[in-house]
Amino acid sequence: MTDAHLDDDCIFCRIIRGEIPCFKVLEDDDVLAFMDVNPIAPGHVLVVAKHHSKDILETPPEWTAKAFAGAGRAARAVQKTLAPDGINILQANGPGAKQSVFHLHVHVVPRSMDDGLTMNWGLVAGDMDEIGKLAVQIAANVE
Ligand code: DGP
Repeated sequence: MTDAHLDDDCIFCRIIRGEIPCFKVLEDDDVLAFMDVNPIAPGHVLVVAKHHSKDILETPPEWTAKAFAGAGRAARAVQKTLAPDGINILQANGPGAKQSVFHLHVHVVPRSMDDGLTMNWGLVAGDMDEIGKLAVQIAANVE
């Protein structure tokens, strides 16, 4: 991996570089998937391209494609691990869309029929033990 397109001041670029720890689910030359530390559901995974750009408006299409292909792989692993009733793929652009980290990322959110989730969730710290265990289980199901 070249890090020519990473940004020293971006938290997700620093996770990609290994400077900040994460619960990793999958990694290849193009993408990294890891557990969200503010999960809106158990098994909430984030997928980032190894290319810093802030949102889908600024990201070169080939990197958007790589991020969403990674989200597909992560979603299949989540499905195999947790067998949720459904999975939402979400991606926010700009503060009005509640984007809080300005490096393109795709949320993979397992859903259950009665989870009552709405679109404008707040950031609430998750249980790190539970998140870490789920990361190991999901990572084992990545194909
Ligand atoms: P968004 O609001 O769509 O920009 O989503 C950003 C997500 O990133 C949010 O759900 C919380 C998560 N997040 C923020 N900082 C970190 C971090 O340092 N590590 C991890 N794993 N997730 C983070």
